Amino acid sequence: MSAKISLTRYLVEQQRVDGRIPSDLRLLIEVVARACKAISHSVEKGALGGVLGSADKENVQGEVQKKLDIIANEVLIEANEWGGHLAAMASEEMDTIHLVPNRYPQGEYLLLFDPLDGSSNIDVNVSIGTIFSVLKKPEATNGGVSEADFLQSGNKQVAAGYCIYGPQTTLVLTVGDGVAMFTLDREQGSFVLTEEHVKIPADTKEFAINMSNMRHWDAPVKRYIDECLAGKEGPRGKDFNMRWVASMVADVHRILTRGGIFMYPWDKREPDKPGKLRLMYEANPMSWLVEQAGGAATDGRQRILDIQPGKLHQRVSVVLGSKNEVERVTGYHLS
Ligand code: P6P
Repeated sequence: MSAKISLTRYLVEQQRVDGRIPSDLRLLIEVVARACKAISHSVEKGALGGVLGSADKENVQGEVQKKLDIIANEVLIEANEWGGHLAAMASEEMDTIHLVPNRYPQGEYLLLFDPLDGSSNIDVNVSIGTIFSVLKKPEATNGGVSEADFLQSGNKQVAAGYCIYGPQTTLVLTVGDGVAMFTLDREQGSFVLTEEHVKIPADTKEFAINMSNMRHWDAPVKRYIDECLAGKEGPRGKDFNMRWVASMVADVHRILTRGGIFMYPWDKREPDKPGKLRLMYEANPMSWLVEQAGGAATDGRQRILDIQPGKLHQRVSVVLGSKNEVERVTGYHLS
């Protein structure tokens, strides 16, 4: 029985053997993992912890916040403020960036997160998760860190991942050397490596999209889904299955585990918005993970990681997963 490899050992080896990650980044990832463990503990208490239901407040997105949204946000802020590896944080749940208080040492990294993605599923006991992305603070931040320092393309990420709170609590991470998965061993209280060098099959028979929005989609998306629905008698020559968890972390985890395509496209309900999902702390980290696992991620036309952000809470259309399927959708948009 080979020795269990902990997240700590995996990160030390990434630091020592490959020189890929400096110690400050290793420490930052470990702090985020510990925060996710604390969030998992709150999530699994559910009604017993009095953490379900709405907080009767709205976030910057105009969405009603759940109690657990706020708890998860506070856990991540408190865990990461004092360590000395961060300069500032940004969250789906906060209007603007959160600077590390002057009483703590300032670090070289910027942390962005969706503290609890899939909030509509919290009260019905369906998988939810924390998504995070790490950028380097630009060198010349004279006068301190500002929101503009966060506006870097997804290509600039130095670490990205998510923690899914489902039947297992699993941390999925990339630092640019493929994708690794760590399952929380609750008896030991540590994340243990359970998958490494994750690979997404280039083809699939499974698509994930919210079908109730069909009448609002653009023609290329409608064409792609119609062809999937036509099954083996149609132009694709094979039958497709559909999944939609309405938690991006759960749909992406399934795709990393067995392939598939996930789409949240532009639709005409909000013509001035490119899509529903947020670029900086949902699409970018998920896109890097998917590409690191051999998949593809576009906004329908261009790589998501190439998009130069203009605003912190900018939205984007998302088409990601099995490479050949994403390329087909992109081809329909560009034809
Ligand atoms: P809909 C969750 O609120 C989320 O941001 C993603 O996790 C998920 O993929 C999507 O929205 C679900 O949206 O419109 O199907 O509820």
